[in-house]
Amino acid sequence: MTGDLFATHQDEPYAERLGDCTVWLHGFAYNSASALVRAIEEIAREAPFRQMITPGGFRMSAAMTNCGRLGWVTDRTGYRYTEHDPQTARRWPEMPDCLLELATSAAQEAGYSGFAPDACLINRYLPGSRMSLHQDKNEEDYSAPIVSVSLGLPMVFQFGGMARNDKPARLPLSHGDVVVWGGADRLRYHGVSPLKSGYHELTGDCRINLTFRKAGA
Ligand code: MD6
Ligand code: FE
Repeated sequence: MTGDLFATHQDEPYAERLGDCTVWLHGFAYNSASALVRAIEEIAREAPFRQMITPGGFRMSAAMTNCGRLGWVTDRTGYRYTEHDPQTARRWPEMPDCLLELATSAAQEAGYSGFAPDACLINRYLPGSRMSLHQDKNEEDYSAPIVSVSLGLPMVFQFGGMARNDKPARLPLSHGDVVVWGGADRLRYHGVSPLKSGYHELTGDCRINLTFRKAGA
């Protein structure tokens, strides 16, 4: 099983183009991952991870929190961005410099200069957690890209088309991978398949995903 022998080896980072306006930056966040995970733990002390309720009344299997000026939330009244955490009534924690720096440099690397995210949604997946196919369309304008960072256990990202029924590509995202998408790909359907159980030295039994967005005007 050579796979096991090399399981802890990280290849050199490289960029893979997925669509006209989407780039998969393999390993881009690998070296900053431990700082990112520490910063996320700090954020979660102020704004705890919670499983939100969809407008349809279902509890999401991924637990979420946010940092930055705006945070994405859902409850029975709908999906939206808020300046305050509905659970604590406080502002969302500030976006730490190490997160902002990673997001802007990944966007730059993918050809999007001047990315200025005002929101970072933090998703935590435990074994069995998933996210069904959806479009990200709660942002004020779609001209900015989204930067998505994967930490911890690997997970299969479903990268679909502009219609819900388009058959999605299945991309195995690893610890430290970053996907940047925007432009013509900004409204593609996407989701993640259920997380398989495992252990990662930085995150333990979970996968954490960060999505940076320009959500407000
Ligand atoms: C996830 N990601 O990877 C879920 N959305 O856990 C998303 O929903 C997502 O990765 C917009 C852009 C990139 C993403
Ligand atoms: Fe999304």
